Amino acid sequence: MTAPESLITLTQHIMGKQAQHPGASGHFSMLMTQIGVAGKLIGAQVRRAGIIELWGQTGQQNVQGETVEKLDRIAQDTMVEVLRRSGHVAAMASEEETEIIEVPQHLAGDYVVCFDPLDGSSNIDSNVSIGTIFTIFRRTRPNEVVLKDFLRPGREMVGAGYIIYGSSTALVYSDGKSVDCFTLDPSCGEYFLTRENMRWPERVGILSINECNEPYWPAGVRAYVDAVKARNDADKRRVSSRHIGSLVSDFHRNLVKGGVFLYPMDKNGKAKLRVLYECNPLAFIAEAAGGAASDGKKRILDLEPTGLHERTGLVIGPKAEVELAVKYMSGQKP
Ligand code: AFP
Repeated sequence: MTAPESLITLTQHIMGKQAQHPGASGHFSMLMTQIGVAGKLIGAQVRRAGIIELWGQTGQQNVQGETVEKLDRIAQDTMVEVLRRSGHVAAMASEEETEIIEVPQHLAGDYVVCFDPLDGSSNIDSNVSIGTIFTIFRRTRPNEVVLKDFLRPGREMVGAGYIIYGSSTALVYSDGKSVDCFTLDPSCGEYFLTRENMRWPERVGILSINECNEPYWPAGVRAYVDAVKARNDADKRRVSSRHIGSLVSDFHRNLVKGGVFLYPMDKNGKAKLRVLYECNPLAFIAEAAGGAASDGKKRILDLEPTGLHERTGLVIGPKAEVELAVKYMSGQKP
């Protein structure tokens, strides 16, 4: 296949951005390229999920004679192996591991990466879109990895993104300045730029929230949800409800089409979504696209997590809409 001149690959795009920073080492670019490779490998397994599930149930082995592991384990191992061998990562934190995963000194690079290898994995069995979410920080010390490399405000990130395994495989990443989306062409195994400099649509046409959680919502969330619904009247339907239950898919749809997502903290202070590898990366992307993200009180990127798996509430969407939701949640009359 010959690529038309207008098609820009992920690698070309990353190299182009690197050229805008004359002092750049190129390590970030190489790391991003490797994350793209991990996404291809995971995506290939996701496409075979039904078969893997069958093998899993019967306890059979695959054609290579290996025991088939659950897909989220495969995604975890793929991320760890690809990042470990990239030469640009000093340590990782994953949803699947309690502790930090350190890279041996001779392979260690400048960055630490937090990731959810397969977000929305409870949806695998029903063929719903799922994804890999990641966050990149520069390590704080040259020769050792410390917990502080991970437990720091999200505003210190240097990059974040996700790979969504949906009707197509798409990689979205941000360096904090722009948000760009690449779609994997399975026929040649290359990512091509399909949405450049994405901006969060200001008009909210979609409300994403798990309404069955209403009994646990803190004061203000019901009032906000009612206010959004009240935008529909006899003349016109302006908003619609969509909730997939796979954060990366809900986020991507809202970013493309215009919507707000809420998973508020319970009234007793319990939350579901994780700061380091769910809320932080998506907040970083949202802000770079002109949107905003809050825990209901504070900006997500200002949170200072005290544990790798800390959870928080999340309101994410266009800036004005997030501000409005936060006003309702804090009991103010907008
Ligand atoms: P799983 O990875 O266990 O499927 O959890 C997905 C998730 O963390 C996030 O992707 C969803 O937005 C959220 O949970 C859905 O949670 P509820 O089922 O409680 O609405």
